[in-house]
Amino acid sequence: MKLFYPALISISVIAASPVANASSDMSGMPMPQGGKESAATHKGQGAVEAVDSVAGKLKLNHGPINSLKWPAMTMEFPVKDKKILKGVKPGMRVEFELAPDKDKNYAVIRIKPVQ
Ligand SMILES: [Cu+2]
Repeated sequence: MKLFYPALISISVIAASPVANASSDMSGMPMPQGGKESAATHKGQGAVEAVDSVAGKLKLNHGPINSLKWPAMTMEFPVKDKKILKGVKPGMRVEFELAPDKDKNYAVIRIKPVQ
């Protein structure tokens, strides 16, 4: 009869531990932080070097983007919606806004000419 008790105890420990793990995992989930990060956009200024309205790409010679700690450089960006490229031409000075996708690749979500 004495052997019966340890068996009962170990069964209850096993049964209780997944519940404890599940609740601590939930409280540790970085949901609010992750949401904030994916919603963050970054503004920059630069000059348009090339526009590919078919592929939905834009080559920009942009100034430093402090919120991303990016130095000035020339680089190609995808655009979230090809429609925003309407009227955008090489040589134009623009203000633009970037948003990351889930893999942290930045796409242009807004662009407008500046004087
Ligand atoms: Cu860049």
